Amino acid sequence: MYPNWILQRAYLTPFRKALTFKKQSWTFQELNDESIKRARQLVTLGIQQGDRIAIMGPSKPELVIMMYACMHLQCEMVMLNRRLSQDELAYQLEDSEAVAVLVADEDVEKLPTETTYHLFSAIEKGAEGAVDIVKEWPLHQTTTIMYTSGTTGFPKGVRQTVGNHQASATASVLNIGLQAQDVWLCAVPLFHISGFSILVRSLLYGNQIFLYEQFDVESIAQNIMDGDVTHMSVVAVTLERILHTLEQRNARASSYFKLMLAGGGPVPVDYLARAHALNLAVAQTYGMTETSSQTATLASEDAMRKIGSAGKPLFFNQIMIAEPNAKGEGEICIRGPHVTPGYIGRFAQKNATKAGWLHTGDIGYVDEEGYLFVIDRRADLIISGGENIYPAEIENVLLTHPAVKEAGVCGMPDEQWGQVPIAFIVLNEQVSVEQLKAFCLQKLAKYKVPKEMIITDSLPRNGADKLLRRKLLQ
Ligand code: S0N
Ligand code: AMP
Ligand code: MG
Ligand code: MG
Repeated sequence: MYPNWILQRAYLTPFRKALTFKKQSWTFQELNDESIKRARQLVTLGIQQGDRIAIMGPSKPELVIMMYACMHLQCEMVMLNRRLSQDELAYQLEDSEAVAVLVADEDVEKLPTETTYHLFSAIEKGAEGAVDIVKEWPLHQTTTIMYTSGTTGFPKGVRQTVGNHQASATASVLNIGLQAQDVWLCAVPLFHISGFSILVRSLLYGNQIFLYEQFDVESIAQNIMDGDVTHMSVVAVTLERILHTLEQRNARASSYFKLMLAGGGPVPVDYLARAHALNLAVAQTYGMTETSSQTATLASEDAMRKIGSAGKPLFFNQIMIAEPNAKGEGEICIRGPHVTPGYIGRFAQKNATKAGWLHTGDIGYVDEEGYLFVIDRRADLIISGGENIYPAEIENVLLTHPAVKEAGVCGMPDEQWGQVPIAFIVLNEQVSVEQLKAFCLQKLAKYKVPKEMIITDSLPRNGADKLLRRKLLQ
């Protein structure tokens, strides 16, 4: 058994600042008190200890308090991505069998129309019931469930346990280090592990979070220049926005700023060199939803010497390259206490690991000094601005349109987002590209709607009739 992180942190350092949003701050004691109050209000609505609930809202203190309330109740939180379409959300609500949906007032329109839900504002005004806040949590308890898609196009709900999150946060601090006054800027979504792991680290380490609702690059760059914050998590697109802003202002990062964790996809080597010139330490990391954030991270002192590498595995973790070719390149496999025990819903019976190893589908190699290089991604995965897109998800939607006979989707390089999806379509009957885009927009998150749709006579296939996505753009 391990301590309830929120209670334990409030007990250890009650008066330390825990969270700052705009001009307002909360101490750990205040977050604990408010989240216990919210837990009592949730109980009045019929939510019980251990229930699986879904939660959606913008990155604001209300959301943090709602999540901590659910954690006090040992609920399993299905983290809904605010960018998804109603159809995609409906799938996750149905698959997860969440017994309640908690939604911020501003997000209610995003929910599928038939959903029953509790508005944050209503919960906050509700009566308080009696609840026994549990002081200890078992390692195997599921804290969060995050959906990631896959080869089939059917997203899988990944379980992230108390043990996974603790192992991840502990391994991270053993690598990065910590001082009491460290402040982690959070401008990545809390519904992704990139953001949620910042909350977990804050509770375990007792350090403050500067929370942003939007990626406000001017204000964030100012924080970095002024030394208001010491750490930050970024994806390639947001790193580039910061670099650009600092360059435009002819400014450098404050010497108080310690480290930017850059992950969620490959980071162009040229960004790392530009960061170096701006006194901005960037650690490239390889992590994923199934591993509750980082598996390997490149120490900033190696940033230039090992440019392009995702570093070495963190202390508790191991990496193995399965079936390497002559150059040592093969599938990246991961083992460690941060690896998910498995999935929920329709994939509950699927094993996450084989003989203890998570087979990622990503391709890479480990060099002679033990540094990981990720060279290719799993299952034709497209990453647009840090959001994952699987071609099959889009192809499946296109194929439901009566005019579409065949569809193939792949990623195309993009200035703004790194990559964007592009579709190649064989038609049964006449239809305009605009109509097809509008059709996709009804069913898919906007960032998944192909930026271009090319009508063609046939798609590249192999002898077994399998679509060769990598040949689409050739
Ligand atoms: C890049 C972000 C910030 C863009 O959002 P922004 O600028 O706020 O856009 P909006 O104002 O909301 O919308 C404007 C228009 O842009 C479109 N749009 C928005 N996002 C995208 C996108 N990603 N791709 C394409 N288009 C996008 C909108 O649709 C809108 O369009 P119009 O104007 O036509 O209506 C935002 O996308 C963002 O926050 N991205 C990052 C997400 C993220 O965190 N991903 C990581 C997921 N992976 C993991 O969590 C595992 C790895 C990990 O844990 C990790 C990752 C990074 C760092 C550390 C770690 C770690 O290990 O700890
Ligand atoms: P997610 O499922 O959203 O957690 O995305 C994880 C995936 O992002 C990994 O399986 C990789 O395909 C990709 N990824 C994460 N970090 C890196 C990196 N440093 N370099 C290349 N690809 C990465
Ligand atoms: Mg915005
Ligand atoms: Mg759909």
